[in-house]
Amino acid sequence: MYISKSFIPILKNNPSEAQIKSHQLMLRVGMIKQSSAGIYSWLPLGFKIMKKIEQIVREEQNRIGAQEILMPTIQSSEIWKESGRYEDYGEEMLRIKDRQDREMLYGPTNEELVTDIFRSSVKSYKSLPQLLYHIQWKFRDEIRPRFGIMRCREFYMKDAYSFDVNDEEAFFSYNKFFLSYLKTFKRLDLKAIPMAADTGPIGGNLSHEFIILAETGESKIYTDKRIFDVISDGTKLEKKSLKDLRKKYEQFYSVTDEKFDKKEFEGKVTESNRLITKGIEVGHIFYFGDKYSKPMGGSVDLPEGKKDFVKMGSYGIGVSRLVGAIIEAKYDSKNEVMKWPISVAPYDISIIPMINKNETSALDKSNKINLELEKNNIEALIDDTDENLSSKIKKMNLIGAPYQIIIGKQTEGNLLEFKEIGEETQKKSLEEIIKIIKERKANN
Ligand code: 5CA
Repeated sequence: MYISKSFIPILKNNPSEAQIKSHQLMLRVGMIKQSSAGIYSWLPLGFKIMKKIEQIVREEQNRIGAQEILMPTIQSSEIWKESGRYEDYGEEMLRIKDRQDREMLYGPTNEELVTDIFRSSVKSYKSLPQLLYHIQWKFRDEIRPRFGIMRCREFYMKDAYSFDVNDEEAFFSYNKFFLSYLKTFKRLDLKAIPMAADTGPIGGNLSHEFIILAETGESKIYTDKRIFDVISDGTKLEKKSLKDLRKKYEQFYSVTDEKFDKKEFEGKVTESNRLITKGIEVGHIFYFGDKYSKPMGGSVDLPEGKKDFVKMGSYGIGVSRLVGAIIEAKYDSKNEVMKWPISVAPYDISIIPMINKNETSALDKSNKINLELEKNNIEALIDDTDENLSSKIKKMNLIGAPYQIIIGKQTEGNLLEFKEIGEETQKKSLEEIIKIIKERKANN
């Protein structure tokens, strides 16, 4: 793709309205555009990254046997009245009326709707467990939307729901999501730590937030540093292996604000291991038993001829928030260099030719290189403008494709000036470059 033909409206300077670096960068490189308070349009660069994140989230859901569905954004108030949450949810719920004067709402979450789908189709314990998920826009009328897409009103969420015959099976489902979240965030090159958390308006008494450390995060956390060294590799999708994984994490005190108990923290964690800091909540999982299935009549036939309400959990990932979270983790705002993990990078590589008005050989060379890259499924962004080299590099550093090829006066013979963003320039042949990038992509 030529930069001159792309829709990447870059600003010269940081926008003054943005307080945190993810918001600054997203506006600066035109990833998003605010349409009203807490509501954004996603422009090509931002949209591309979000879709790649979504795909990784999807693959890891499928891997644990969850099945994808798509529920609507607009819901009827009826089911929320059945669960008792229509009143409880309060002002964060955007309530609307249709032309027949029926009370509708823009879904902030989907426990009711998915329970309604479940109860009308599944009748026997033999069909359990069921793990259903969708990736859909949500609306929460946040009182103070801020930090761009980090805390906005309309956001893109993956929400999954599990249905099981009893607590033991339900915890097995919960733990599958626990593992799947660790894997998902790892593929996004993020270190997300599960922390015991409050359940808020979703309900239940078992819950973990997945937090990545960031000074600009809104979650205050109290943790034992040793939790960062826990390794989940090798965990199998089996009850015992998953239980052991949870234990490995839960042996270390690690909680969010609402669960904090000073005495417990100081009793369980030696001073040198204590860490009190801030983080971004990128995922949140809940177990709430029959909180929805009971009032809504979601029951199944049991083997002994009895009936029981199914035990449920729900599991959210902030897909759109993750775009900002990755920037918070990876953007060097001092040097204005963004490096996207290759798994979600909008382009794999940028090609930066030095172009003089009457001389197109560097651009011709770029085109040839691009053809070879395309054959190898490597996507490049080519700066075909006649700006000077340093402003081109600056621009590409902000866009953040993880690799760069610079085609300048020194480019002769087979060797190209190649660099991984933020690292030293090296001389490499195109074949070598292709090999490096392909290997890197294959490892994701
Ligand atoms: N039904 C449950 C689990 S599916 C649920 O709604 N959980 S949640 O409220 O914790 O939201 C899930 C994830 O969505 C959060 O971890 C967060 O990453 C993201 N999220 C929540 N509110 C916002 C918001 N206002 N802006 C951006 N992302 C948000």
